[in-house]
Amino acid sequence: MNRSTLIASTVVTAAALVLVVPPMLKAKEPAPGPLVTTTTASDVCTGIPGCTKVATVDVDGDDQPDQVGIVSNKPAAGGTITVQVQTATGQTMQTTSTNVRWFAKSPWFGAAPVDGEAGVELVIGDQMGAHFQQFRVITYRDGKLVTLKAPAAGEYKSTNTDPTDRWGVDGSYSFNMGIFRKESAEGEVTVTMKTAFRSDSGKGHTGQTRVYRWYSGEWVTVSTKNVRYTSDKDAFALSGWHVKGLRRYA
Ligand SMILES: [Ca+2]
Repeated sequence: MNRSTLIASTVVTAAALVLVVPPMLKAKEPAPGPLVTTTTASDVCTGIPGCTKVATVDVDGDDQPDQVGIVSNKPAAGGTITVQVQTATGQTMQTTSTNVRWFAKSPWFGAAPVDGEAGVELVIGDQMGAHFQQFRVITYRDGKLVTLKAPAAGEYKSTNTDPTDRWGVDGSYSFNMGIFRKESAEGEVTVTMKTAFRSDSGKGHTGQTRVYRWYSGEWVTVSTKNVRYTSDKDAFALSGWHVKGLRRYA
């Protein structure tokens, strides 16, 4: 027997052994339940077709990292985007956005503190136009995932059947809209929504700056003022998300 034949023969024998062993194991009594649970790694997407794990962040505010997964179904054509969360303590939750119009590669935008409660918010693509983008901000309340309504609810309507609670940003020649968040050393959270419409003359932009404060579980208006921007640069600078931990645009 030359060397290569010997190796081949060894491989065949090993393979034969592997083939023989499983039926013998199967014939045994099944392992007790608890053993199976402790040896199987638990993942937010386990058993969910099309699910992608997108983040490990503290969603429920207990300072322990939770897993976040996303499943989308025809998101560009009025379909759905489902967000799954599995907490560090093993609780699973989900919420589904319906009638979405989202053309970006992924519906996942990011996770960051937005309101003034413990835990991060999950920011998900919802409606996308040529440049106007609307997001659904998901937050944890009392064991459930719910929508954190934009403080400017109702101001920016779109064709969506339920557009009023979405968070909108825009960056274009004629219209710019942005979201700013600040948190003071004392933990006071404010969100400022800025808009700028190009003047009919083409020169300069006018818009509003609205400041909201997170107070007792909701956004309360602090101030509203009309603003004029003389330069395009200043108007363009306000567009998009200006929230720590998030990109400016999808
Ligand atoms: Ca947690």
